Amino acid sequence: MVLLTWIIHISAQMASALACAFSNDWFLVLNSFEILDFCFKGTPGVTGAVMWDSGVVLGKFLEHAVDSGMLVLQGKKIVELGSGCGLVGCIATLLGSEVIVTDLPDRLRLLRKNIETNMKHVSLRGSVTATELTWGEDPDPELIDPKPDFVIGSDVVYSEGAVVDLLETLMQLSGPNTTIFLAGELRNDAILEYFLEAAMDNFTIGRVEQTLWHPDYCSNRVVIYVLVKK
Ligand SMILES: C[S@@+](CC[C@H](N)C(=O)[O-])C[C@H]1O[C@@H](n2cnc3c(N)ncnc32)[C@H](O)[C@@H]1O
Ligand SMILES: *[C@@H]1O[C@H](CO)[C@@H](O)[C@H](O)[C@H]1NC(C)=O
Ligand SMILES: CC(=O)N[C@H]1CO[C@H](CO)[C@@H](O)[C@@H]1O
Repeated sequence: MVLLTWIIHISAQMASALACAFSNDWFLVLNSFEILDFCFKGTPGVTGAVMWDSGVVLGKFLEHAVDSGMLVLQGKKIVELGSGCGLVGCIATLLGSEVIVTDLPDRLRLLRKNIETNMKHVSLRGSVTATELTWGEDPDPELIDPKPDFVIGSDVVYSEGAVVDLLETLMQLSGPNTTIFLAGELRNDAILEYFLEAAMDNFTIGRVEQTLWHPDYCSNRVVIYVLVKK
């Protein structure tokens, strides 16, 4: 498997470093996320003692990547898949991206409420809206026109039945300049393997090394993959 190489390619491609110190804003979000009680599995903020879930790891990875100049998210179009409570999309918004968070139709009401509740407290650099997207179904035109710079998702590879649909959606959303970041929890290796094997037909896949993650938000139970359409 072509691991480790893509992130280097990406950092070179987006070399114009943009250092943003968003830690304070992020703390505000952490504290004001009313919904966090049932999104987090552990107690946030107790480094080392906590099994960070993949959404927190992915969000803090994005923040760290921006802070260290590895990634530029300012003004970039981002589509988040299976957003759930919307935490990762909100972090990307704080990092200056134009974000569209998506989920199944019946999840949108809560998702919109979360965004509204949490984002009204902070001064936004970017923007965030919520749109329904069921994997395998035709995406709303606003999602693919223009193609997003980034597609992100945390904990979206957990059922074998959804893998084919998820991959079809990733194909539909990806253009030649789209980078996909997926964070997953290693709770079922068989499904993850199944996904990676199927994805390899159409995507170049890399694994983002833990040395590139936010140093305080690492977990051996989480992996971050980066995919680019072949
Ligand atoms: C395990 S949750 C992860 C939520 C969030 N990303 C996080 O990390 O907390 C999986 C999410 O994928 C969404 N999902 C599951 N199947 C889907 C499908 N076929 N199409 C769109 N979203 C789906 C669920 O509604 C849920 O929000
Ligand atoms: C992808 O990026 C290249 C180089 O910046 C650009 O010329 C091309 O138009 C972009 N393609 C799309 C589909 O955005
Ligand atoms: C969804 C999609 O476009 N899948 C393609 C992945 O790659 C295989 C092999 O090249 C194609 O046959 C599929 O159509």
